[in-house]
Amino acid sequence: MITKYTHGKPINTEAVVVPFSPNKLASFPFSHTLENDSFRFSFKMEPDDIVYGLGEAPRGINKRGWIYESYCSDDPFHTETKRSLYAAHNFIMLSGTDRCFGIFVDFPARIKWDIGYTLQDTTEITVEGVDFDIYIITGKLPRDIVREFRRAIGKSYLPPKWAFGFQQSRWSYHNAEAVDRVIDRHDAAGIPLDCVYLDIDYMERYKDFTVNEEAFPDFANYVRAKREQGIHLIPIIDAGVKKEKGYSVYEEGMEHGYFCRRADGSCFEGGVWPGICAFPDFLDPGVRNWFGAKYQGLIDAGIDGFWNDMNEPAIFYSVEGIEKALDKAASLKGENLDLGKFFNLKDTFAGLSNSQDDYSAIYHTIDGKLVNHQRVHNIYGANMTKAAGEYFEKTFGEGKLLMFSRASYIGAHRSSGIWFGDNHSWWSHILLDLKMLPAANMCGFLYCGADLGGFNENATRDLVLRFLALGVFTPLMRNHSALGTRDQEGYSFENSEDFRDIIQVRYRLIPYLYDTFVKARENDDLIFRPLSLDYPADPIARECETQLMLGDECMIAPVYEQNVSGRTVYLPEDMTFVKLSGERIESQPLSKGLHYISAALNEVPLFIKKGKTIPLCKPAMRTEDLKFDEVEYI
Ligand code: MIG
Repeated sequence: MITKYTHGKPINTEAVVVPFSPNKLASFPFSHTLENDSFRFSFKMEPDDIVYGLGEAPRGINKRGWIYESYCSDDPFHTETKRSLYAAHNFIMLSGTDRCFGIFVDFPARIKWDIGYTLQDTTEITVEGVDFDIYIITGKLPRDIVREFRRAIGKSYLPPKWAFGFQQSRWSYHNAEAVDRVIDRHDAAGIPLDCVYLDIDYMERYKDFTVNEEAFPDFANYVRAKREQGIHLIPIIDAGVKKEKGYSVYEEGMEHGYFCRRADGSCFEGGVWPGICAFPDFLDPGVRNWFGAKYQGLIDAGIDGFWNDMNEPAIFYSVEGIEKALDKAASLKGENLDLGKFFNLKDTFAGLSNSQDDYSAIYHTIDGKLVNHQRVHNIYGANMTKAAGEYFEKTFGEGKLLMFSRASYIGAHRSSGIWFGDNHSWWSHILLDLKMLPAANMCGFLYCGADLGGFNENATRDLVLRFLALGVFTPLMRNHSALGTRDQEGYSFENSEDFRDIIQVRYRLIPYLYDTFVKARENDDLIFRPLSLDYPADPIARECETQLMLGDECMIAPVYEQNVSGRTVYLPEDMTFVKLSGERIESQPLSKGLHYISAALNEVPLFIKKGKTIPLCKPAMRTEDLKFDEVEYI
């Protein structure tokens, strides 16, 4: 059952699609305090209560023992001491021995989730505003609660089938030759591939919806030639629009007043890749229509997939901010910089990016009134993606274009997927990816995944292979890496056949994974579940943070450490342990309990429940060549 509580005049985030009649705070079931500018509520937790949720967020499957903040942040260091990542997924769910409930705080500004950080047995949620809707979802089992919540927020985005193929990315494949090399080398190594990514350098001086003609001469023809090879090119679109005379997107936006403003009504300007940019006011439906239709130019050139970036929004600096910092630097010229002055100067420059001052200086127009950005920060990126998603759906229908975003809010799950942003080539980030999967599913985001191999810093061969062996199961299976890092395409390392073996397993599983995805979408269900959802009475399963249930048939348990040939796995019931590698299948029945299982770098471990069976097709070099009707069953 879902009960809605409303206070003040909430901004419509469009997260919930089913109407609920609002109740007053007087009947709110948690102890709470309403202040002038915030609302706080709390509940006690029993020692073995689990708190799930928050979608894309740091730390564990069980969120207890930390404080999180819903505040979309462009932060490339996903360490366990962070409170926020790029998304605001304001759903949590408590699961105890004799009670469970979910909470969705529908509110687009900052929220603090103190889940046993200040007091170990207390969750305290602080909503930084007084205009909000809060939904309390009750049910018998956590999975029922998720399903009920998901029904309320509407069906998840459906990507095209080819988006389940393997995708190779890097910042950047700078020109057509570089892209060709990626395809040719995958083909030569027998590594299946469906998509190659175009990062910011495909554009003409980082201007959205343009193509650098020197790097990609006759782009439409080139895209067509790649499609003939079975490859989809996926260009990036950034939130900031370059300020430049004669650039049509900027000029049209200025002419119609489509950009975010300063308090005085002038256009807010901030620096991103192209230098000074204006930021479309995506909260305005008219602006969304305009910006969404802009993707058509690239679609006309044959493009059928996009990723939206920098939409938290990421702002390197504002004109005001940089001026202040430069003035400060000038004023200190020739001075003896003691400790205080030096660090203050350093912090002034370091603090230029994504600064609270800048966010506070931005205004949106909602129903004709100026609204400060801080009040709606968490739905900016979601609305950028909605602009594209709504346009695609209306123009091409469901399941036709690939679309995923970096920043998101619940509601955007209906028009796009997400990726988990700039992770690192760290072993710990294999598990971070795993832990975010069920949480993202709870919030409606089914098409998701992390940068496999890790984005920042140099990856090693074994890390990329182990990362990919988890990525085999994530709907978005993309290897991506940052500018200046070591090459991490499979063929860049010795013995590329190991990469072929792993990625072929993905292709063999696509009929199963696609089917599982579609079922989860139809039933408002989870693809990935913590073990505790399926075995709530099993104390070991309840605490498991390194394995997941997949669909109704499987369990996954990736190897996540270096220099080990396997790992300990907990089987909550008898299962068949399957090792998949290329076309090879090895299987072994194992009984309930703890086991040490081994998996070589070219093997994908998978566990199949008793009495269940999954289909495997023959591998192919492209998704379009897979024969979904010629499968064997294991
Ligand atoms: O600040 O476009 O998360 O995937 O490669 C970096 C360059 C901007 C951040 C994205 C990343 C992408 C990169 N972008």
